[in-house]
Amino acid sequence: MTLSEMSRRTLLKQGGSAVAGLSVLRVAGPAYAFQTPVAGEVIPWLDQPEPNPVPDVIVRQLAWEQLDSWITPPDQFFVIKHYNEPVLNETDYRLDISGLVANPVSLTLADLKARARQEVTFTMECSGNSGLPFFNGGVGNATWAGTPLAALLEEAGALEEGIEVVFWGADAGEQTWRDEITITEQFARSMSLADAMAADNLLVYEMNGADLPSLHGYPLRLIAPGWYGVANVKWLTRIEVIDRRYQGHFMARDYVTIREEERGDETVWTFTSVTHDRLKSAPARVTMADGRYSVMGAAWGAPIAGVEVRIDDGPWRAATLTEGEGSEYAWVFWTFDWDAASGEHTVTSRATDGDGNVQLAPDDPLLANKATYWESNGHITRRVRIA
Ligand SMILES: Nc1nc2c(c(=O)[nH]1)N[C@H]1C(S)=C(S)[C@@H](COP(=O)(O)O)O[C@H]1N2
Ligand SMILES: [Mo]
Repeated sequence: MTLSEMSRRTLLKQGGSAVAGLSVLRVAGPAYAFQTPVAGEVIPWLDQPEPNPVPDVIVRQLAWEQLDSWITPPDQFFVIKHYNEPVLNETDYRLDISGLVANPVSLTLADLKARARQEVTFTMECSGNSGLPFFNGGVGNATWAGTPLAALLEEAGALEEGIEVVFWGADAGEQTWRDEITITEQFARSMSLADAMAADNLLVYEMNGADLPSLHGYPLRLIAPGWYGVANVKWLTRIEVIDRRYQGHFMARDYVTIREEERGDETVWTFTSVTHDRLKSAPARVTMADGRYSVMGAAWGAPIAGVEVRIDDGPWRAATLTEGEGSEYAWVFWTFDWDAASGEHTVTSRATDGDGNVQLAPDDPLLANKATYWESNGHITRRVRIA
């Protein structure tokens, strides 16, 4: 399904909802047909992220108050880059599938593009998002196109002892281990062979209908829908099947969640590598038009069944889902009419998924027991002053 076909289908599906009229009238072109127009004046949040001390790593963030498109245009899509930005060209580019496989291959970009094409609209979030005072815009939604990974792995034929698939990026940087060894380590992430074989995993060469931009991994990246950003390896040059678990920097050192858990009357510390997305939502902005206030926001990380909003310490009240409802991997937009009194207020949202799970408060023991900032999916509270 192309992006424009998808837009049409979504618009048809939303025909009965209140927002459909707005969406249809604002359709600008096929590429960005989803438009949630910012009606009225945006009232900026009082709590703005702190200045970003790591601009080479957190290269770009979503500006929540400017969020007006369900599909995030690449120039607004957050960028995380831990090492250098490799400059790869189509002529020299090869993807090697090697290791414990019966038929190793080396594929050109043309080889990959000649294979079956599949698209997925997937909201990707960095698992560090909301965990640091200068990082709250590490999420974006795009339609990714590429070729299914499973068929390629099947053709390569993993040998019986192969249990793990390592995805190597072309970028590398210095890492020091135990203050003893300093090496230049390539970016790499792995998954079990079973996880890698999931039907939705794609080797992606297009983002929103155009070549993958350089910062998003040109010419090829893994897109693993439902997984946190770190699993979606950019500048992908090698896929390797191995017979043990992989423990590189981004599996075993960084992107590791450390928790203090209870086992009966004993306390244990657990260490787990960041993997699947978690249920989350956030208020994007407050607007005022004709003296009426409204809050708009997004929810993602699981198929979304509903979103509620709480003003100050008031009751939770239902928001209206406006775009993206029913999508498996993409965020849902929501709005909430707010009869706001003048003064300073807090706005909090919480999402419920299709299985009835509710996004937790940040002080819930299941989140408060984390010693690390990864996977911070608690309620997000923003502050705003109403005139
Ligand atoms: N090769 C490579 N792939 C990578 C990274 C990286 O630094 N190098 N960063 C990862 C992380 S932590 C995230 S959150 C996503 C961000 O993808 P984006 O920059 O396209 O938004 O890419 C992932 N893939
Ligand atoms: Mo990330």
